[in-house]
Amino acid sequence: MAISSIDTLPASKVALIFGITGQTGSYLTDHLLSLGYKVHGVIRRSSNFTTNRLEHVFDQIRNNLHYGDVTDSLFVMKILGKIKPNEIYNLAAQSHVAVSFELPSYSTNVNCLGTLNILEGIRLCNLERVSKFYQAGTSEMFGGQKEDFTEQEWERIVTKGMTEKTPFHPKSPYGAAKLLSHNLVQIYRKSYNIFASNGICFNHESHRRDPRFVTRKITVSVANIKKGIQEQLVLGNLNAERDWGHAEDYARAIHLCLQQDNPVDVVIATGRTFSVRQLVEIAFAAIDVDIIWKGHGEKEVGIDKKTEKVLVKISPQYYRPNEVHYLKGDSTLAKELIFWEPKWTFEQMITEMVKCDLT
Ligand code: NDP
Ligand code: GDR
Repeated sequence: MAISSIDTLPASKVALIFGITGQTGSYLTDHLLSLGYKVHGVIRRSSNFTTNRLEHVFDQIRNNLHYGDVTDSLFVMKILGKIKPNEIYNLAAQSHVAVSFELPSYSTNVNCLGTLNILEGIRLCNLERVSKFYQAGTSEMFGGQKEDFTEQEWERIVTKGMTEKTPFHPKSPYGAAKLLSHNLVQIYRKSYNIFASNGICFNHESHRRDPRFVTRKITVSVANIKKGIQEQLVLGNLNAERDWGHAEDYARAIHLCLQQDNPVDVVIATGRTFSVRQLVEIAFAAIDVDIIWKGHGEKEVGIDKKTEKVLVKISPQYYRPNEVHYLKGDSTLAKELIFWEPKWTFEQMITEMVKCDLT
């Protein structure tokens, strides 16, 4: 399968991003603008500005931002019919896994029916030959609990990582809704010949990440502790393990998914896994603090080796009703098919995030 040449893109190529104000939406916007795309985006009406992640490119996109909501099927039809985009990216989601346990109905509505609205919109507006569609799938669909997999499957997961063929066992309303979206993309592709691709993205982060996700919560707290404006960092499960990459790399992969001759379902991951505990250690190392751990479970604390101050504590408030313990991705297919490889390492990314949060 050949990749079409990005260098020769016609200047008039038009993209529409649902979720443009989010972390990944903003990096995708940067990337598409740098390639000469005309970028449209859907923003939600809110009592506050939500476009701060887009400030640096605002002049280039201000006339192409449209108020709307992915759950509003009339709006979705209207915007697709009006813009007739060459590429549609659905990054819109209630993207917080823990919140999806508190708001299961809302999260399912946005994360699943939103996708359906776009797929139906492509069909009803007769855009099958005009638009390519990308769905933001997630490693949360895999689940990552050993007991769900055969011994052989688990052995493969911990040595090489999860692939496009690994069975899905979602553990949250978020993961379940995303899995239904994943299935809908495959169904619409087969049934209506729509060019629809699923990216199965593992965690991706950056200094633009919302601080309610664990990486940024940690880097903001470490920076605040260094500045003397915060005493301690309070976390939930330190043992959870994730394959964390940089959102800038993932935006590049997302774009590549739509530059193929045929639609793809593809894992985007770094292939390296770290625990939340290791993440804390790397973030504190960026301010020259050595963390040592004492105690177990809810009583465990992280102590500054030099000053013996307790800097990290546990609160069950951050535990989830059902946890995804271990995620590691194998993006061999992405390498072969879309020629994608990450540029950032985990350690570089966390160090950079702490540096940004210090300024
Ligand atoms: P964010 O939470 O940062 O961004 C989510 C975006 O969706 C925001 O622009 C938000 O708008 C928008 N949105 C939420 N609800 C609606 C709605 N009803 N209608 C229209 N827009 C809506 O997520 P990320 O940028 O990190 O992730 C992008 C996508 O990728 C999400 O779908 C996420 O589930 C998925 N994903 C993310 C991964 C990651 O590690 N970051 C990994 C795998 C998948 P507003 O600003 O108004 O809230
Ligand atoms: P995740 O990201 O659930 O993997 O979903 P998050 O950063 O929220 O959690 C990662 C792991 O850290 C543990 N954890 C904590 N998490 C948060 N948020 N706050 C804490 O204080 C804390 N302490 C420990 C969690 O239990 C979890 O195991 C992200 C989102 O971007 C999804 O949209 C995306 O689909 C997946 O990544 C891949």
